[in-house]
Amino acid sequence: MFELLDKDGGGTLDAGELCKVMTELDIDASKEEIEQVLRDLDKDGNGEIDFDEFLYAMSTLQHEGIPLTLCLNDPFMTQMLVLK
Ligand SMILES: [Ca+2]
Ligand SMILES: [Ca+2]
Repeated sequence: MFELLDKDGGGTLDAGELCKVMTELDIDASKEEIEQVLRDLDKDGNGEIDFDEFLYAMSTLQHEGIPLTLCLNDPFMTQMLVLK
């Protein structure tokens, strides 16, 4: 799953990669929404989502059954859960 999102194989997800994911899932997310998602997931604030941060997001999701952020809409969440 993480590898699918990490287009350049660098081990982290940057804003551009998040943007591509949104596009692939046919979600019309604005630049601001993508930046919001990135900020929410980026626990150490380095501007990229690393594997640990990704796992943390996924486990939070799983345990609480709530969206990562309010700006991620249902189709995206469904895709995330299916791909996982
Ligand atoms: Ca990357
Ligand atoms: Ca980070």
